Amino acid sequence: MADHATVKTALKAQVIETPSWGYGNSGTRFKVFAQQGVPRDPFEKLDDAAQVHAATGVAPFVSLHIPWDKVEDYAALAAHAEERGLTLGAINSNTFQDDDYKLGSVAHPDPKVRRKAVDHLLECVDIMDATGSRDLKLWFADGTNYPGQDDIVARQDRLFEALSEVYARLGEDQRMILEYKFFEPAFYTTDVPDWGTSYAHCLKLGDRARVVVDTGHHAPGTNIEFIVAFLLRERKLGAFDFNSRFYADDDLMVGSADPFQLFRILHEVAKNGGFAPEAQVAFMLDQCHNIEAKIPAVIRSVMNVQEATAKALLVDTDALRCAQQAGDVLGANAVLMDAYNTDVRPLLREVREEMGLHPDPLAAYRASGWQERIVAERVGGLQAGWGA
Ligand code: LRH
Ligand code: MN
Ligand code: MN
Repeated sequence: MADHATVKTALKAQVIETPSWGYGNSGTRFKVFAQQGVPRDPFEKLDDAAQVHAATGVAPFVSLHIPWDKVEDYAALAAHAEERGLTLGAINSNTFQDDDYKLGSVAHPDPKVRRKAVDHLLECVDIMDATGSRDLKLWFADGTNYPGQDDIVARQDRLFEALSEVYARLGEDQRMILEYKFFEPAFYTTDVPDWGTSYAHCLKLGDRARVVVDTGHHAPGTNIEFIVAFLLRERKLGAFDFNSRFYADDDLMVGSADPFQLFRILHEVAKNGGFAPEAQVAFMLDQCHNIEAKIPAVIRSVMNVQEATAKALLVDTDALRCAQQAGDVLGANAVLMDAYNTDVRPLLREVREEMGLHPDPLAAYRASGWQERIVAERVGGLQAGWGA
């Protein structure tokens, strides 16, 4: 069993990035149920993210989505974050909510539309310069709905040309991280449908291009931890977009649908050095809270990641290796299950107390009075960006 002091040190050093859009109103294409007190602008989203960090101590980074978080002065937004003990994280581009992008953005057959999309990505790098963000996070809705609609290979060529232009614009300390998703909104082909496609483009682009694994973006039954292990081995895992799913890209709270899967993923991360700062893996949430209270939902998600991390760190790796080398199938499996079945909540309560925090982050948030304050003060909150 890994010793508790080492596990505690690692848990205290954990860094989780929360998404600005997780704080705004969101819904499905059927209905957005507006909640009282949600942020009215990106500055207020950061105010809410600061509450999550205050309650958990491990969520100092916040991802932005452009243009959902468009402001006049990005340096002022970064200063607002810093005053609250936060740092601006990944800049997420958005080339999927404009009429021009009906047939795609960077892979669109019309060069004028491709130019517009690439210019948006370049603008995102300008924003990174102003905010000090390290990562440009790219997800493309590009694809086709019908066989024959467009040339699959030509679309890959256009995609790569766009990525190359943006990669060349990155600063020395900036990275491009490329997210894949097997379907939706395109239903026949998607131009970056899987980790292999993302990996192949990143490999050609260079060291500062890496893959993003969004846990909701795979076909049912996909072994995500295998992908994670493979990418870590190749030093090509850039980030996670954590969320849970039962059916498609549900964007539910991470660890809610399948906590065992989250444990298996984080076991591969722990085993393969992915928590070390030099591995440069960003642990982001990408979720929407349609019916549950937003700030408590983000806090719960952070706690779920912490619990799965604690279990992953508790795996007795020596015993596991011995059992594996001896061909002891049941023994090896038992080592993993022992860690998974450990109740790590007392350990995490201790970790929080040692960090000067309330042992129960949700109780700390309830006691802070923040929810009552925002409900009273904020009228007319923002939609996260998703359909009304
Ligand atoms: C696409 C996605 C991608 C977007 C986010 C809002 O499904 O996962 O990361 O930027 O949702
Ligand atoms: Mn995502
Ligand atoms: Mn998604």
